Amino acid sequence: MDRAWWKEAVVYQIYPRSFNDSDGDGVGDIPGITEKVSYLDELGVDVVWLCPVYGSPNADNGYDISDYRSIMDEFGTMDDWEELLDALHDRDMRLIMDLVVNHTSNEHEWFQRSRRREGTYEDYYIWRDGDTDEDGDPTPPNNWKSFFGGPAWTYDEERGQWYLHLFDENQPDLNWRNSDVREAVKEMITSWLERGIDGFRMDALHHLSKAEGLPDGDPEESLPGSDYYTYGPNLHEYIREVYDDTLSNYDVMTVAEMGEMSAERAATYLGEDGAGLDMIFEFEHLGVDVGPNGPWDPDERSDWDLSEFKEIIDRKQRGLADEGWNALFLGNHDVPRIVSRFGDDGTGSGDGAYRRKSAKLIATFLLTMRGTPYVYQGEEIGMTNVDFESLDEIDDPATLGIVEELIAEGTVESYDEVRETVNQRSRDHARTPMQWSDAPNAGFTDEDADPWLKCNANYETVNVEAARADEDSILHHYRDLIDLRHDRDVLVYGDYELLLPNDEQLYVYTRTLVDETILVVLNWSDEPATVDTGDLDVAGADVVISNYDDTPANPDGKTFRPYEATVYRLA
Ligand code: TEU
Repeated sequence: MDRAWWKEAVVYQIYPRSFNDSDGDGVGDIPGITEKVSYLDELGVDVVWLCPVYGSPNADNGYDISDYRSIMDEFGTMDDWEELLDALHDRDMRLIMDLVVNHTSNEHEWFQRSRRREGTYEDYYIWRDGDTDEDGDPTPPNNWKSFFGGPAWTYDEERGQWYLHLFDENQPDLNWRNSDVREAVKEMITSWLERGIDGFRMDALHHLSKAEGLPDGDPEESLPGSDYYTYGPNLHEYIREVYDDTLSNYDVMTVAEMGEMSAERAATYLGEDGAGLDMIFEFEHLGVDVGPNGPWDPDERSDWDLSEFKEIIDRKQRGLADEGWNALFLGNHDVPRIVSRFGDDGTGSGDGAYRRKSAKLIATFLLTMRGTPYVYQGEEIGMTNVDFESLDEIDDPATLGIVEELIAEGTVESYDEVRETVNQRSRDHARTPMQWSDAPNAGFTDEDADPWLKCNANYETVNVEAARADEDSILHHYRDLIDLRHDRDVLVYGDYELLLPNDEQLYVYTRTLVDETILVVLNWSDEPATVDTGDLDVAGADVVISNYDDTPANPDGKTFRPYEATVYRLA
């Protein structure tokens, strides 16, 4: 087994806008994070992944960067950032930054110069002349659609051409074919590495390379053209170049967001013999509750199936067992809250009776699999989705763009018809302010301030202060599980083996390292379930941690209660 600090780490993801506001303007900031470093230390996490804090006009909350080398005014100054880095390092925690280089903001100087065709900047972005339709009206160069709804092209009057944007129109895609772009990006990466950071989470990396000629996609697909900008022809080469010229010179970790990634393909991107990446966020397992027409089909609210979920996770665990390493996550800032989606919080299938138990079960799963676990802010207290009553309460450009498109094309007439879908899918669920206490505004900002996104009404009971005071809280369970993982190599490096693959309620697996075996039994349902451990010798099993009292010492033949989650050490 090849040891690495990032394999042994637990990562905590911070969405700075929503984490903690130190100056009462309703927007989270960097000094606010520094105030909470002792909280992170107490939780026991090793690495903080900070979502973008760079200069940005905030069309997509910092994922539209106008200056890679400065800090967003609302978030503080470079000195504040240095202070945060030092505070984390002082407590032996590390900091990884978000790297967003598929696109910039349209307010970035590069784009401003490019639209004016200034010297070397002329080809920094993907500019094309358009077509005209039968009526002679201008149409975009091809039929690609933006992830956020509408065409992936916007006409720029100043330049007299169209530019490509896979995301919002304020996020023009960089032209990675241009070596000047690659050099500029590499210089920027090195400047942050020189500041002493410990790595990067790399945004939308699988979209950097676009196919030659930008051909039209199949118009029948929900995202025509995606085959031409996902794992494009030069992607591997570009990532390898960035790794060789920058990252390989530092002791840092990387985790790349790359959807639609199979384990076979992952192996070619991971490790020094691949493209140099350490881990990949891919999303197949988050597709289990998505129907054939995609997540925004208002006619469908899909349940999910545990055996399908297990099959996907198992494939990833086995696929990366020898080469590569998994990134373990169920939530982030782009997806609904995990207890609402995979547990029982009263907004999904259940009535909420098992919010606490199911959140602890999910934590047990995330922290006992093989790979590096990522905890998204608020998961550790069981934060849930909210009810967005009208579009006015939504900030997310993806939700707004898609709902507007559904209304424009006549799929729905009003927000009310799509409200249930929004309440299941919107990215804003993950972005409501962190719930620190039962004070007004959840202790996120001053009592008389106006938070940038509404707080979840349940903050009076679901909050850090209450969780800290309660020994039986989800927070304490996270802490205990993180400690356990730190104490036992078997939970980091041990082999993973799935039992009962077809069981619809139970998720049972072992982790084995040399002569130590850990057995994890999860009843991932709100009904009792009886365990059959087959040939496994569980006679002398010891309970290491459980979310119920008096859990059976020997699980074989025992009935597990709803959402019962127990970790055993086998003799
Ligand atoms: O998300 C990227 C994203 O949504 C896509 O990569 C998608 O997952 C994929 O194309 C499906 O194959 C990142 C950020 O996490 C998000 O917050 C930003 O809005 C987005 O990039 C644009 O920077």
